[in-house]
Amino acid sequence: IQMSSLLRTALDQNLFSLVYQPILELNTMTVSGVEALIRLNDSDGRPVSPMVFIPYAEQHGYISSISEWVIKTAAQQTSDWRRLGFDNLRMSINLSGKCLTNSAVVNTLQKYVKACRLKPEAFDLEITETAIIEDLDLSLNILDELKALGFSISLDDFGSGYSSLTYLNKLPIDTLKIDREFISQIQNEEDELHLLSAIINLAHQLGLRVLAEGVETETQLNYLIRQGCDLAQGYYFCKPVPSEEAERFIASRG
Ligand code: G
Ligand code: G
Ligand code: MN
Ligand code: NA
Repeated sequence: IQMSSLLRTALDQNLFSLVYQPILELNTMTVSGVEALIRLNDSDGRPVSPMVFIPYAEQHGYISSISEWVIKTAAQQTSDWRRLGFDNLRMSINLSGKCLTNSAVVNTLQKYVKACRLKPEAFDLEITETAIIEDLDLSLNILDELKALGFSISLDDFGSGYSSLTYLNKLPIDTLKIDREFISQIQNEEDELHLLSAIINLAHQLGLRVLAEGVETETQLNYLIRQGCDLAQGYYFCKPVPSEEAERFIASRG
């Protein structure tokens, strides 16, 4: 009940916010995009993790309203940044699996893409395997439709939980995001992490780009560059930060 009223108040009074974490293209070391992450504080001003309120919202009928708020806000920010001259910056949005069981999300995305005079190519939609498994056929249809419209699609948290290789071929994905659990195993540049190498090679053979999540050290970065990883994000570069701070980071890194 408390969570319900918190979410309802947040939706009514626009109390959610987005923070943005830069994503770097490793061959140029420039920022190619940002991942939008939702934030919410309770009535005492303490942060409530999305790992707590998103699952609640999924179960209690709030997720489509929250998703629409995220899509609208991220689209407006993308449009603002393009006007500032950040021309090719791509906005990554985390899509709840619940959204992929209702084709309304396609209309919502198109609506704000149009309203902000953007192209679907400006967006990357991050999905997780657990999300898709709920209703594979319907999710696949919706993802195929989004892909055909021009949205880019990433498979998030790859390697955590129930990763299944069969999805790699079935899903219309462009990018594989390797879970930070794998990246944290890189301790020395001489390490031989066979599973990590195999995932990167497999992804490349399937024509996918590879993004390393949770890069925290220079050692990890160098290792990933040597392994041919395409993109990276993590505290080593920049935490998820409010738009003004993200803007300064992007401007400084080109
Ligand atoms: O920033 P971090 O603690 O904040 O995010 C925790 C989890 O919440 C991550 O798994 C992330 O994918 C998820 N999350 C963050 N923002 C959003 C959002 O806007 N929508 C959805 N569905 N999940 C999000
Ligand atoms: O599940 P998803 O990948 O969408 O969520 C990303 C989560 O990882 C967010 O909670 C974000 O704040 C967190 N994060 C981003 N970069 C780092 C990092 O370098 N180290 C750690 N430990 N967490 C990170
Ligand atoms: Mn993500
Ligand atoms: Na992740």
